[in-house]
Amino acid sequence: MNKLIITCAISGAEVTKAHNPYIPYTIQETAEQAYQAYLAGASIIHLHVRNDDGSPTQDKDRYQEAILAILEKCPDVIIQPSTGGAVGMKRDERLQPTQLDIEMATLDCGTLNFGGDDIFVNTENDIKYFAKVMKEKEILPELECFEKGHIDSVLRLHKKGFIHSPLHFSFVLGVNGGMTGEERDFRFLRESIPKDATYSVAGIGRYEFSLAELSIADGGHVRVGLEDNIYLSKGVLAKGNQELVQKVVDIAKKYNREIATPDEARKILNIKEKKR
Ligand code: KMH
Ligand code: ZN
Repeated sequence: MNKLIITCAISGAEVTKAHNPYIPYTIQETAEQAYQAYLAGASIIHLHVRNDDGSPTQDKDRYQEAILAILEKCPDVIIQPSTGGAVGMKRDERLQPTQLDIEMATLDCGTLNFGGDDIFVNTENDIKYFAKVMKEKEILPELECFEKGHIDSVLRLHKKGFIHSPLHFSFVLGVNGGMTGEERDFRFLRESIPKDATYSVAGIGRYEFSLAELSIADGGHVRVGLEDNIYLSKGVLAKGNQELVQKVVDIAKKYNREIATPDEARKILNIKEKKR
């Protein structure tokens, strides 16, 4: 079977140190969490940045600082900044990291309730706008789909030329307001994407490892990290992102899936080489 790409979502925008003290806020903490995840087997770092007080920001300069600090520790890792940011942020605010020299970025493929009164807004025009910027800058979009309708939107917009190939999907399942992360949900989404597309699965909360295992067995890829789940097992807080990555590496061994290095991940995902 093909090698397994592990993405680590080290911080997110919503989880705080009150939830898990290992959530990184400062640049040093961010770089260290990325490095530990990389050493454990992550080839992609899904990156949100925070101000030192923990508040989320999409500020380009803060991203640049974090990216340089991460690359100093692990020069070959793939960095995938978020363009989702935090609920309520505006289009151009969210898109700031795409002004940097990056290989990948998230592209959120539909609107959904996000708990309480929150709505994570991604209109069709937002999706087209984000996709256009990423195409111009040769950034591979990680097509985040929180339910089946989002996949249908991607396929329609791809057919009309608004979203460019290669198609790399991320099924983010278990968000309150999105699709659950049961096996039937995974199978439904898996069957809904084109045969030549690649995909990764991110299970939120209790779905993290059950979905990881399904994807590993199926030949798909996996995202884990404190953004998605703060527990190593029921009631046991993870002592950093590396423990979550290590658990995926252990599951992969059962299925004889070797772990992809960043350069192998670039090949699998057809990431355009950039001069650095
Ligand atoms: N923080 C969520 C509102 C992404 O990174 O693109 C959006 C999110 C998705 O985490
Ligand atoms: Zn994110």
